[in-house]
Amino acid sequence: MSLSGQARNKLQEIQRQQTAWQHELAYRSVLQHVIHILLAGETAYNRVRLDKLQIPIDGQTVTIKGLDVQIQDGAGLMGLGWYRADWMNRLLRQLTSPKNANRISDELADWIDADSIRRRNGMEAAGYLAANKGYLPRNAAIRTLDELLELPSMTAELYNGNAERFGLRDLLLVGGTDHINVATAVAPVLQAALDLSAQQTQKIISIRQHQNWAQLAKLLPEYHEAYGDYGPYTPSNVYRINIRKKNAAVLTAIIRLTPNKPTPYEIVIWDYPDNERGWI
Ligand SMILES: [Ca+2]
Repeated sequence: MSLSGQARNKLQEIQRQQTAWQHELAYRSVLQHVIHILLAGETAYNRVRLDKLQIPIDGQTVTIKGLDVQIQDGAGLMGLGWYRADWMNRLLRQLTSPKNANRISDELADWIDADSIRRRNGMEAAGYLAANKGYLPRNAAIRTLDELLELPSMTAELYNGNAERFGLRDLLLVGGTDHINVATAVAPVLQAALDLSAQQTQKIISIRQHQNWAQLAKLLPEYHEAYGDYGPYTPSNVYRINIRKKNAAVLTAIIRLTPNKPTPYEIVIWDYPDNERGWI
């Protein structure tokens, strides 16, 4: 390549970087604004209200300061700190074949549990050695979500999803909470955790969108293991926030609110640019 060509490429690269930094600054400003609302506001079902402001916490896209923002309550995602193979199996069946679902839910159960007794469709250390994987199951809770890609039957497609289809990374949380918030849960998580049909799930989502909580109360049992003693509408203190400028890279941040501590929140994950992510 000629010297002038090299110089041109270098300039373009610098411009790209500058644009990315400008976006990141704008994203940070919006994130601070959102965190303020979450900390100071009052949660009611799938919204947080502060004075005249209200923002959805069920992942609906809203515009804040000209940017697209999605705020998802962590209790609307499936927390892997309380892994349930049956919930995961029902979640996976919405995304892949029953056979794959059986394999992946058992492989993940074996990956997490302390023992080396292989489940029917799972895999333990002996299997990883025989398949020359070069690594063994952790036999403890997973530490980062992309650890799921180590499972023998996991695929990047299933994990990442795309602009039209949820990937597992859109639906799961490392750690997470031990209960599901029916008011904010992402549809596939709601369907899996409450063991609903697709039709029942859509009905609940529609009632939620219309804020018809009295009608929803009639459909929900007083007690369900998915929400336990919390009741059906309890948010968590963990939020996943996605921010983007149209046609620009996405920021994914996971924050934990800690209002009783000197620092009232912590950023658990800061993923920018989150290149693999579509925008659902
Ligand atoms: Ca194990």
